[in-house]
Amino acid sequence: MLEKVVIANRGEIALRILRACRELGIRTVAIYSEADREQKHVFLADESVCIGPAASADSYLNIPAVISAAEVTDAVGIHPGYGFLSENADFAERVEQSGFTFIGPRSETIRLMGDKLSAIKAMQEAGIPCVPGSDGPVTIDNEDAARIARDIGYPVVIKAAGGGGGRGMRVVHSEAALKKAISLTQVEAANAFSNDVVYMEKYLQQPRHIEVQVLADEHGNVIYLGERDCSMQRRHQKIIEEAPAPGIDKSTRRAIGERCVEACLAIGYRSAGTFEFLYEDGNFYFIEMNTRIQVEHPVTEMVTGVDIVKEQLHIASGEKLGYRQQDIQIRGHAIECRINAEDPEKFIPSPGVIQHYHPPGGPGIRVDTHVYQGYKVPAYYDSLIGKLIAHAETRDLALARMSIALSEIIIEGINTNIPLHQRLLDDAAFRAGGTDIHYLENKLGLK
Ligand code: MV4
Repeated sequence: MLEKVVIANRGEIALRILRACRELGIRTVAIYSEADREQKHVFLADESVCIGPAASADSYLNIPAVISAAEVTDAVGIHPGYGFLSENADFAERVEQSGFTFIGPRSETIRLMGDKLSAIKAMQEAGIPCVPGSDGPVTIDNEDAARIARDIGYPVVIKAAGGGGGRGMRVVHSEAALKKAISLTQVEAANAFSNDVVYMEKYLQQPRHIEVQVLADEHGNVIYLGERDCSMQRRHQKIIEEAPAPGIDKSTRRAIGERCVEACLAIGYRSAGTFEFLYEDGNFYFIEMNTRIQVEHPVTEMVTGVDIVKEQLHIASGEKLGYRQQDIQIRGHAIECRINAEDPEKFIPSPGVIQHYHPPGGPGIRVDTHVYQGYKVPAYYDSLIGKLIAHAETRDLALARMSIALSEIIIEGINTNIPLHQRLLDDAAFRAGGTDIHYLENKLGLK
């Protein structure tokens, strides 16, 4: 087992990784910015290193500073968490070249999946269903794009190969608007990602966002841990996730899971990963792969009983997976509400000191948070202050437990989106299950 690991992140996920390390007897190094001296995981870590000023670019995104922290503390591994450097192939490569273990996939895999076109190509070759599209770059230089769009049918979407997560895409409704859309997306992509390659897909109008969690070791063992429905989102920020996805039958879920396992074997995937799909009219369409631990991993942990972060650490130590596919059963239902420090109506961030804090509890309730009474939410980072997860034998009981937990929480001194979660838990369509990716924005628009 790795002896000492640098936790290259902050907030709730840093604490989550710290706890997994402690269970495995791994010593921990917290790295933190000047704004994060009072983070809970910094207090609890065996060692800690300040790596720079509050701004992420000068601290959590500063590759030499992060690697230096591993060097000066004699750590052997680096866990990137999510966000920050977690899907930066250059960082993973520098970690590898410096002789440390990157707790994640090989840097080449991150690079392959970071380019959305090479990712789609690899997935198509591996038998994963993809969205009908251009199967390569589109340009304004000839009539190929117009021909492809006519073939697949409008509306289409132009996406940046270097984009992802909702950045760099544009919907096109007619041939008259096509060339302009391609060139605009190219210019934006060149500016945002230093890569002007764009491609085309059929635009699915009312899909759900369903993702499949996988784990792969270095010995050719791969398992899937079921799927999550992450359709409840606003401006590409998920706010509620659940597992399993409501209303999808066992054989369909099993078929897509098995495809994902085959795809992992085809590309030599290692560590935890997530296949993102759009799901519409009973069909799955691959859009992207995430090569990191995700915010919403706890719902999968609750229904499978697998500690995904601990498995990442076992895998990074060169061990075999602790589970075979036949060991994995989906038990009950889990729902996660992301608690953000923000105005519940206008969504503007709400940093500041938490004056009073009382967490909820009871059967099936899990709280993943780094906050405590007196903690100051800094203005520099994203507004996630915690995740509330409810697990029960049935979806209805998980919803009931979530409502009760939301009513118990006391967070004073800052605004949070808890009132929005309470509204959603009372929403008939959400309660019925299976709302699409546009549901929340439509609901908020109508008010
Ligand atoms: C799409 C799509 C419809 N059709 N692709 C946005 C984030 C990025 N991961 C992919 N995204 C989308 N790709 C096709 N061919 C709609 C979206 C999309 C979306 C996807 C998942 C979750 C939320 C979303 C919100 C708006 C658009």
